[in-house]
Parts: sequence; structure tokens; C-alpha cells
Amino acid sequence: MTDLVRLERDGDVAVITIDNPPVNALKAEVRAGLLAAIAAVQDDSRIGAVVIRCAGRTFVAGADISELGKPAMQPYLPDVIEAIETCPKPVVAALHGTALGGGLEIALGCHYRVALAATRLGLPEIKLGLIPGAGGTQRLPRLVGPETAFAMVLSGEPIGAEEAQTRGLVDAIVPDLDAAAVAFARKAAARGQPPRTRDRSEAIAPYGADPAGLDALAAKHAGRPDGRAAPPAAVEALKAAVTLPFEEGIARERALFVALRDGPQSAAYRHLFAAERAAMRLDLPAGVAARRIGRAAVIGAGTMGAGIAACFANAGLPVVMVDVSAESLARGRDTIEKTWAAAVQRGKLTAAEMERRRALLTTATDLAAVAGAELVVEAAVEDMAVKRDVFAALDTIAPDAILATNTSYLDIDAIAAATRRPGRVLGLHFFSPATVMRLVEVVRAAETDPEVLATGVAIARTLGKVPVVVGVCHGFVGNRMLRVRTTETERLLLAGALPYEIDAALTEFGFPMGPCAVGDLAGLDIAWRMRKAQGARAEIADRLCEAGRFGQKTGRGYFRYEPGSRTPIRDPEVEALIVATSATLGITRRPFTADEIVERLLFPMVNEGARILAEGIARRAGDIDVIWVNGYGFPAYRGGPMHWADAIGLPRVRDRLTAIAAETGEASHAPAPLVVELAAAGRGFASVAS
Ligand code: T1G
Repeated sequence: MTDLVRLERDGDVAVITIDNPPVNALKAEVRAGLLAAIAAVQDDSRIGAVVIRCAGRTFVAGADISELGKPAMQPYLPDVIEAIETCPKPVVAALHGTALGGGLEIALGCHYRVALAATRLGLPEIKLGLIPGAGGTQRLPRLVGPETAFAMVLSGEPIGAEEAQTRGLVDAIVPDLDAAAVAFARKAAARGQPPRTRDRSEAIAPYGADPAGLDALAAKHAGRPDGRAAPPAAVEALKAAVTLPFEEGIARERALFVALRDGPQSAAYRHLFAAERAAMRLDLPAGVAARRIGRAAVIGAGTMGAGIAACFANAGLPVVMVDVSAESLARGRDTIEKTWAAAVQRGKLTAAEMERRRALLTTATDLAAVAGAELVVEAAVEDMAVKRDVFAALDTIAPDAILATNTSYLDIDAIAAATRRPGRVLGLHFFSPATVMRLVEVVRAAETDPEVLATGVAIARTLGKVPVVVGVCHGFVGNRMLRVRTTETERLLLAGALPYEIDAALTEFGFPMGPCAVGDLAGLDIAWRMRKAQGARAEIADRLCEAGRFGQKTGRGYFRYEPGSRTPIRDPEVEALIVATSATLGITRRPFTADEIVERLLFPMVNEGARILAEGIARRAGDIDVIWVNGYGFPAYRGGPMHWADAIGLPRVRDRLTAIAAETGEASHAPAPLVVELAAAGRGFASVAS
């Protein structure tokens, strides 16, 4: 065999073991080993049945993503699965961990599947801008029926072993996997029947005669068109499983898969897959490791504080939420408990799990309650004096704890200076709503110890978040770039665009909401107060606030809102105010196309990202992409702002920035030195070493 595939015998059962750490990803060498092993057992008269298992933490978690984009990458999986499926002896897949993608497709080629109870099974290809490319869209519907197949392929979400057994995807859930798989294989051989062929379940037949039923399934699971290429391709492949003979369906799936694999969207998703994991890696000094957090504390029971406290309880960690106001505390706890109760109502959480979380969450009005917590997250009001007071007090009450601030903008070095041990201070910048948004900016302050930084990254992962290490500057990475987009929105409104045009251009680009609707949702008065505190002005946004138009909370902002509705409606009053403001400022308005709006808003953001990279505030361009996709809704199928700019080509970005600067006269629009340097060298941001 090969180093990655072993063939052993357990009596009359051949046991093929795949051993390719860390997740037994499929690659050319695994394919070669599997083909050789199956050929060997095929002709061995001493062998009556076969088990395919994996060493390590999981059954095959899919094709090797790092190999998918390589030109040499052969479409190699289908021949392995064909060899398994046509083996004259029963082949049993022994599943544990996460049997995903090509891994589940191998298991579908096996005649039977047994699994440990904790096993998860899924076809997550859609999350990589792909569709299953080794028969998954053709075999799964035949085994579990179109309803389950459409749901699994189009959501990309795995199901547990119990549900898989109910659906017919798993034949038995067993406690002792290896022994049970061999016994199951031996029994299958003893029956003396030919191995179970691909189960052409009658569950498909009704759909074959009812295309409308298939369309209804597609509409139910594919959702609204959102610019992604994979969902429509998945629907087409799944429909082929019902309407075409198997071989034709396989050919259709292969063609759709290859087109996606070689397209820009899958390249963007694969970039993000690698970038998310790179962002979590730290070059720590020898012997330095993350500290174990057994108990956390959160200071502040407002929207963010309560959300952060819920994240700890949701992850199974005891957490005390502290607020000087008993009323805020009660409100915060009530908000958390209502979200848990709603999840139980929706069947997303068991009542027992809710009780476990309730027991983990305690509250207190006295700061002394944080004693004993290894990590304290401060989510108090965005006021430097308040934060410094809290940290000075924590310095005494919890002298050994790691102290994290959730501040969005304030200088963490100044906050750390309020303590006697700034090495234990860092930023953990969560995004609202904290229980939903995956991103956490882990802010390394000037004196943050490596162990403290490692602990920040590790605890964010424990909470199920995507941690990205960033440096200290105003707004760190995400908000610093958001501020640029907000400024450009204001400039564009004055120059001739209207709110509905700006928002339509960005939603068409792939953002879930445009910047004006986002401002209305967050509340225009928040930024207004910050500008006034800084003595800054934004002519249009300020005029809206001076007219009491704070956004959804007042029913009017850039748009107007019917009572009880969040749907933005164009407001002629606002558009007249914008036109009048341009006139007052002596600006001659001009029309902007959607493409120009996208460039005017996003190229200056990319430019700021280049400055952030050059200053070392972000370690690599991929970190910036992970931040903007997971914190601000940048469409994942475009890979994030820096990957998107690389795909356009930095010479074009440079030239457009130069043209924008010439039109606006804004120095900040001129291409940053890093953009100029990389464009001249024919390189992209991805080539900037961290
Ligand atoms: N290929 C290569 N490396 C992978 C990998 C994969 N499929 N999955 C994980 N890794 C690496 C990952 O980069 C990291 O490496 C380490 O394993 C631990 O991962 C034909 C074409 C399995 C649930 O989409 O969802 O099959 O950073 O940190 O949080 O139709 O990894 O340690 O060096 O994420 O415990 C389909 C993707 C592929 C599964 C484990 N499969 N992986 O999560 O650990 S396309 C997927 C995951 C396909 C077929 C098509 C998760 C996980 P390093 P981790 P984790």
C-alpha cells in the first residue's frame, strides 16, 4: 500500500486503514493506496468482506483543500468510489469524527456504514463554493431521498449519527467501532448475498414524475439568489439525480463541479479557509502556551456584555456577569434567557442544555465577584475614564486574571497603563450580536505577554469564534476600514449619488445591507455623538441627526420606515436635503454608475488596508479578509477586500485610485505606497509576508 493507507486482515475480513493526519484528507497518495488495497482484497479468496476505517481523530474530512486548486489536481475520487461500489465483497465504512465531503462520498460508495454516536456526516462543499464532486449529489438522494439530500447539500451542514441512521445514511450506531465494523462486515458476508448495490430508493420515483416537487425543494433549500454560483449548480446536479440515469447524472455533476472548482468563487472560499486558520496561528516563544480558562467574568450587562457572557455559557464555561446596576443586570440576564428559550422553542436547543447554561451564568453587582475568574472581559461604556477605573479596580481584585477590554476604538495601551501589570491586558473585540457574529479581533497591546495573546486566541476558538490578532490603532482593523467606507459614503452623497443608489450598488456587489441602511440600523446618532466629541462634521449625516432622523429607532434616517417594519423606503425629503446640501457647499452633482459606486467605496478601503498592512497592524492580507468577511458581511465568494483587489489586479486598483484622487482632490485617495510598490512588481497583497 502506501504510507497513508494500510491493509491488514482480521480473519476473513480485510481492514483498510487511511492514516493521513490531521483529518485524513484525500490526496493523490491516498487514492493510490485505496485503489491498490481494494484490488488486493478483490481477488483474495480468504477475504469475505472489507472494512474501510481511518486512524486518528476523524474519518476522512474531505478532499485535501490545499490540492483542489492545483492544475495537476486530477479528478481522482470517482474511480476510487467506483472500485469500492463494484467490489464483489461487502465493504463497510467505519465512521467517527466528521465524515465530510469526499469522505462521506467514499462512505456512500461503501455498501454499509456503521458509526460512533458522536459522528457528524455532511457535504460542506457549498461552503467552499463547490458542489460534491465525487457522486455525492447522485448517491445521497438515492439513499436518503431528495428532501434530505437537498437540505444537506444546499446547507452544507452536517447531521449527527442518530439522524443519519433515521434517514438511512447509517446502518448501525456502535460503541466499539473497529470490532463492530468487522462483525458487521462478517455478518454481511455470511448472508451470502451480493453486496447491497447503490440503493435506487423508490423515494426518488415520485419526484421523477413531479418536477414541480423538485422545484419546491430547490426553492425551499437554495434560498434567494445571492451571487453565489454553487447553489444553482447544486440544484441542477441534485435534479439530475432524479431525472437522469445514474451515469448521466454523474457526468452532469462532474462538469458542474469542475467549472466551480476552476472558477474565482471557489478560489475565494479556499483562500478564506486557509486564511482563517493562518490567522489563528501564533509564533510563540518556546514553552509559551495558552492558559486554561476555567471561569470567566464579564463587566457590563448591556447589549455587548450580555452577549459576551452568553457566549461563555453557551460554550459550557462558568461566567459571572457584573454590573453596578441591578436593573441592567436583570435586563441583561433576561435578554440572554429569552434567546435560550427561543432556541428551545425552535428545537435548536434542548431544555436540559438550557438549564445547564442557566446554571453556568451567575450575576453580581459587586466587582469583587470577579475574584477567581482567570479571564475578565470588560464591556463597560465606551469611555476611557470609566474603563481605566474598572481596570485599576480589577488590578487589585483579580491580580492573576487576564484582563480583556471589548473596546471598539479606545487605546488599549492607555487602558493597560491603569494597571500594574499591562502584560496581562489585551483586547477581545467582539462584534454585535456577540452570540451570532463569528469574528473576534484579538488586540495585542504594546506590552501584552505572548501567553496572554495565545490565551485570547484560544478562548475565542473555545467560544466558536474566528480570532484574528490585530495591533493597536484607532478602530484596529475592521472599524478603521469601516470609517473609510463611511466617509466615502458621505462624500459620494455630496458628489451626486443618493442613498438608494449606494445601497443598491453594494447589495448587488454581495453585501447583505448597504452602508446607509446599516447606519439606520445602528443608529446615526451614535457616530454623530462621536463626531461632535471630536469636533468633526459630516454634512449630510449631521443634518439628518439635527433633524432627528436617527434611523430605524426614529422611523427615519437615510430612509424612512413604516411602523414595525425594517424595510428601507426612499424618502424624497432626504434626497432633497442631500441635493440642497451639495448646492450649499457649491458642489456640482453628477450621476454615478453602480460600478463607480463600488470603486469609490471599496478601493479607498483597500487602500487603508494596504496602510494597515504596511504599519503591521494586521500581520497579513488574509487577516484583513477574514475580518471583513466575518465581521462586516463582505461577500465570502469574493474572498474579502484584499483578495478581491488582488483578483482585479493592483495595477488597475492603483490607476483607479489615482483617477479618484484627481477628481476628488483628496490626498487619502492617492494609492498607498504598498499599492504602488506591489503593482509595479506585478505582485498582490497575498505576497506580503506576515
Ligand atoms: N483539506 C486539507 N486540510 C484540512 C481539511 C481539508 N479538507 N480539513 C481540515 N484541514 C486541516 C486544517 O487546515 C487544519 O490544519 C487542521 O486540518 C485542523 O482543521 C470531492 C472536493 C474537519 C471540521 O470542507 O470543516 O471533499 O491549521 O483547525 O476546528 O466532493 O477542518 O492544523 O495545519 O479546522 O477541529 C470538503 C473542511 C472538502 C471540511 C475540523 N471538506 N474542514 O475542524 O480543526 S472538498 C471540508 C473542516 C471535497 C469532494 C470535495 C474542519 C473540520 P492546520 P481545523 P477543527
